[in-house]
Amino acid sequence: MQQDPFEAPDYYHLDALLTDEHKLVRDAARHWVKRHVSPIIESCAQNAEFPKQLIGGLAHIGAFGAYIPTTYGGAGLDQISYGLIMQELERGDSGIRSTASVQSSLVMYPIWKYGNAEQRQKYLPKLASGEWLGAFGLTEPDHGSNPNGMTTHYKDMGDHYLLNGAKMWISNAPFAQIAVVWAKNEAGRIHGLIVERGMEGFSTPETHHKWSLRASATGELIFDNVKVPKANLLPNKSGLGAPLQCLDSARYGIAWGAIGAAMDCYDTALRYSKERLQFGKPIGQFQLQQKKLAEMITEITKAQLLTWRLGTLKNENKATSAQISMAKRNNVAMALNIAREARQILGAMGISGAYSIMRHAMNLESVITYEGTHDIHLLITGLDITGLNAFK
Ligand code: TGC
Ligand code: FAD
Repeated sequence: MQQDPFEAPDYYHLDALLTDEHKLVRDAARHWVKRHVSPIIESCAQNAEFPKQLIGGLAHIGAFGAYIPTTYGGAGLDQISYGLIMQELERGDSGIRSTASVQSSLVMYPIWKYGNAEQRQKYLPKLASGEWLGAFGLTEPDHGSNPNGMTTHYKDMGDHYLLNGAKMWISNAPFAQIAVVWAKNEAGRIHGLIVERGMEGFSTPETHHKWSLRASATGELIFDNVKVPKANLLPNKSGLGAPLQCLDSARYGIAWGAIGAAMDCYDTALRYSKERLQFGKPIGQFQLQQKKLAEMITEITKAQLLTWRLGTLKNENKATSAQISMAKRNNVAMALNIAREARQILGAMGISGAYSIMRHAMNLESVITYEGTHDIHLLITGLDITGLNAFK
């Protein structure tokens, strides 16, 4: 796609709820996506290439560590600004938002929250500037929804830890300079370790032949007797709650991001419905197509309100994990439904790379699976409202 005519829908005048800073940050990200992502992203997805040339720009608009303090190179923004950046990035492509989610919430966040002063100083500025990219290793071949069952483990060898195991389906893995890896110690307690590219026994083979998130690189993390310096253990939190707390932050960003993908599909379908003539009139004049479009804007508006409220709760440190799960689940399903409906409005053109809709639809199949599947988030809500745990 060479030109990007996107116009963001704001049916309930939600801009009035945003501060000038929110709008400035959002508009900068929107402009950057139009200028740098839209012209190249379809070709990157078709060719299964991660656009490394965008890394510097992502850092520049504050997408790496939006809410991390400026002392560590972060942008020092609030949670709504972070969400708006994720919305704009995913409006361009879920894979670009993924790179920013992993870098900010799954790599910088644990180093900031669970790391010591030396670790923060060593890693955060390089991650914020995009000089280094990171990966987050929780999922294993045999443990996806149930990470507590992980078998990746390390032994205390006196002057270092010896790490063995494997992680699978890891975003950014093929080129990340560091990975925050979750592994069990000899007592079976989960800890986070920072593993660096170049450590002997550490390899990151790429996962090929994906039909989804093709502009994002996915791979494995393999640890074959990797000697990890003791200084690389994150000291300030352990147990499954540590990676899950990182996921809360990333899932929150996805709740916003999914709105971006939905807005792009809606805007494309609305424009097309007014231009495409059949039976002598614009297809947007037929009731069936109006029903689709009217339902889309209704669902987008509901998701925008839900997410804005969640952002205000998060700014006040009052958002619960279950509230975040509800928003992630609702908004991703909403976006996927809209992508499917929008694709139909475009008829055959809907499957063409000349439009972004099919790419969004395919991407969202990953988004509805990663960071906790649609089913897992429903069970988290179920547990929260009944007090009865489906996982035990
Ligand atoms: P459970 O016994 O419930 O909890 C264990 C401990 O964790 C605490 N906890 C949380 N803490 C912070 N945030 C949360 N959301 C938390 N949920 C639970 C909990 O209080 C407990 O603490 P403590 O002190 O009592 O030990 O754990 P469980 O084994 O029953 O599992 C619960 C379940 C199924 C909800 C959880 O395992 C889960 O969320 N599974 C889904 C796995 C997942 O989301 N994986 C994502 C991998 S990363 C990824 O996909 C990145 S994609 C990146 C991109 O490209 O954008
Ligand atoms: P499974 O856990 O095997 O689930 C299969 C099905 O069973 C699902 O429908 C699920 O909902 C259902 N199910 C499972 N348990 C239950 C239950 N108790 N009750 C009802 N239904 C259940 N992981 C990382 O650690 N880091 C990353 O950077 C990362 N990036 C990813 C990028 C991509 C493109 C993808 C596709 C995945 C990525 N993941 C990453 C992995 C992702 O988090 C997992 O795929 C996800 O958590 C689900 O795990 P699974 O695929 O093993 O599915």
